[in-house]
Amino acid sequence: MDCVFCRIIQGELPAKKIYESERVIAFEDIQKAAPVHVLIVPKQHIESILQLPDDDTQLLAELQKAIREVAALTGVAESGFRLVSNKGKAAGQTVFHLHFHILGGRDLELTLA
Ligand code: D5M
Repeated sequence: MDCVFCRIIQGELPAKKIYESERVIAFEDIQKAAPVHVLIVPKQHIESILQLPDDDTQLLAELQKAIREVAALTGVAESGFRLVSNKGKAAGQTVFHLHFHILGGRDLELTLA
C-alpha cells in the first residue's frame, strides 16, 4: 500500500491522533503550518473531494461531526479556524487520499491563494 494515510489508518505509521469515529480519523499534520493543524481523513481510501459520494450520508455526517469535535478539542471553535481541502497537484494536493486541513491558533492571512 503506497498511500501514507492508509498506512496511518492501518496502524503501520505513527500519527498524533486527535479524534476518531467509526469511519473518520483526525491527526496532527506532520508539517504544521499553524499552531493548530489537524487533518480530518475518511478511513476509506477516497482520492479527493470529487470522489466523496453525496449519497453516503453516514460518512458526510461523520466528517461534519469530526470537524466540530476537532475544533472544540483544539480550542479553535472559539478563536476561529480555516478548513481547506486541496484537489489536484495544481492546488497543492500532495497526498491523494481525501483530507480536510483545520488550521488555527493564530491570525491567518486573509489570502485564499
Ligand atoms: O496535504 C497533505 C498534508 O499531509 C501535508 O500538509 C503534510 C501531511 N502529511 C504527509 N505525511 C504525513 C504523515 N505521515 N503524518 C501526518 N501528516 C502528514 P495536501 O493538501 O495533500 O498538500
